[in-house]
Amino acid sequence: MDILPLSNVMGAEVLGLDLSHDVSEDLVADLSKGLSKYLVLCVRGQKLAPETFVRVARRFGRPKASLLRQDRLSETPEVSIVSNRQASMGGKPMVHAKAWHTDDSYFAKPAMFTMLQAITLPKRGGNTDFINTCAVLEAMPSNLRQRIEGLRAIHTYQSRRNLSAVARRSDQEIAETPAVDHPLVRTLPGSGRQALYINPNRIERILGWNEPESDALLDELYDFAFRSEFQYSHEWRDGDLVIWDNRCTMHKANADYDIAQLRVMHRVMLEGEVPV
Ligand SMILES: O=C(O)CCC(=O)C(=O)O
Ligand SMILES: [Fe+2]
Repeated sequence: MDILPLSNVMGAEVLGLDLSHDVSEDLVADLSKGLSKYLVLCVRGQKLAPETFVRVARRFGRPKASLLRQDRLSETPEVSIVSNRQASMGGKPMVHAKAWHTDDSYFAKPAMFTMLQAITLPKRGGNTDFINTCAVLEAMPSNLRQRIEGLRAIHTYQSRRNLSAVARRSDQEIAETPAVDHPLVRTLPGSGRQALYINPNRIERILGWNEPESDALLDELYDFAFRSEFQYSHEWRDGDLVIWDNRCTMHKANADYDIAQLRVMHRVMLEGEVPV
């Protein structure tokens, strides 16, 4: 197995591996180490059936079903469909998740890793773009860094500041997603690395701040975080299985392709911890 960097910012590709066969402890340890170094790992040449995908995911953590029942596979509910004909959005052609976000931040314990496997790709375009939020924090001007020290943000499913269309939730799904708050800077257990933890799609307000002041600070933070120097854009190939550390990255689907072409992925998220 080889792990080769895909950019200077983050991301690496893993070659010479077949995850459908038994994955040894050593291999899982090497991949975990690679993920912690590169934040985004692309294992090339996989085509995992949903049950195999869940079995592989279990080697890295505990798979959790995503909130929206409509998008889950019925036989393997830990696997959700991510499609440009998304069931929870009414099934009409549209690019889903095209604004910067981190997955699952409307939960008290957001997913640690997300695993996304290409099923059907458009002929060209439709990359997934990533931001390294450890690098964002490191490069942040000290004055901005000091102003966010100790602050927490309120995350809601249906935020006032939402940047993209949001799925309609069932009553049960609404009950499962009360507003939560998370620190703006989080420290990863184990490595002790710090990352900016923001979700422009879900953050409603800085906890304890009024809307105009909160909006001004959030706009400033987003402007800084969205700079291209913190980004890696993943160009999908058939057989790609991409794993990212959802605690210290953001991502979005790139809407630059012909929406008449189908784009379908399978997704598994792994349970995470309360951000600290
Ligand atoms: O479709 C993509 O490129 C990204 C989808 C996404 O945001 C996700 O699976 O969490
Ligand atoms: Fe996402």
